[in-house]
Amino acid sequence: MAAQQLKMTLPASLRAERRGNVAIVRLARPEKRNALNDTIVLGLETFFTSLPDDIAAALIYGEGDHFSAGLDLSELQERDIKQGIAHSSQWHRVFDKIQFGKVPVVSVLHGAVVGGGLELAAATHIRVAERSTYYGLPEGSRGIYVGGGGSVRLPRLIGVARMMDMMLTGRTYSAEDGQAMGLSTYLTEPGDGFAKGLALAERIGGNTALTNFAITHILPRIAEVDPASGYAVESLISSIAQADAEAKNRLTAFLEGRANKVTRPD
Ligand code: 1HE
Repeated sequence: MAAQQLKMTLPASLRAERRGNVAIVRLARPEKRNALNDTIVLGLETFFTSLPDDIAAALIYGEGDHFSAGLDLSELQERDIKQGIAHSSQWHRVFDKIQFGKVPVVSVLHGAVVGGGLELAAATHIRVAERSTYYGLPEGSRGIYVGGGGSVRLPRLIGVARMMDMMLTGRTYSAEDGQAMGLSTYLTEPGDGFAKGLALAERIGGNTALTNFAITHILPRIAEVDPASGYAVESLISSIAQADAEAKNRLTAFLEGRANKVTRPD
């Protein structure tokens, strides 16, 4: 699918385009290893909140040799406690708009995915890691702490113990280790991540909007509540999803032999 312009005003450190119904944003600050300054973080907010209604999935990746070096450390020096809290809250707000935004988001990772870069990746729904990827949380050794929702999202992916180890000891994980422990769900050869991520985003964009909403907004909430509440919400959302006209069309298509079958993994 040919790339087309996406009409929105973004900073020069972010580049956006669309391919079919997939919106793509690229971190474009390779000279600073895609370090996340306020301009980029607020630009991401603009991107994820102004997606056109016909966009069904999004993809984020990074230019240069690394996905992201995390927080722009040059901005940290000037802040007092109050400003620090406001800054962290801003990241929370923006990353929540990624995780609980209009569409599912796929991230394509390579090189360093560290600190706030890992927090950004953790806010996306599917992570595709090229074999060059490595993960770290250098906050521990820099005298700081994660501030972009990492304490909330990362233990849900890899557990408190592994996150503690990464922060206390500076341990980094390879792409293969990250895949085994659930940081990524797809592993590709270097250079293949974008095509894989785009194919996944296109596949996701082919689901009904209601099902994608249920999967990205309702499933993680159900996972946080007691089982009885979870069952109640699940009954509601599943009946809402299946009542949709498009769901009925798809079920009919399967019953009439016009829909794809579930296949074995490659
Ligand atoms: C930066 C940053 C940055 C690079 N903030 N400027 N993150 C970190 O602790 C990771 C810090 N960065 C690194 O460990 C390395 O830069 C990398 C492993 C990512 C890449 O290494 P390399 O050899 O390719 O690049 P470099 O030579 O270290 O960096 C190139 C330039 O980018 C250089 O600037 P220059 O003007 O001297 O060319 C670096 O200073 C600059 N740069 N990373 C600012 N992070 C919401 S809380 C989240 C808390 C955190 O994310 S803490 C983790 C911060």
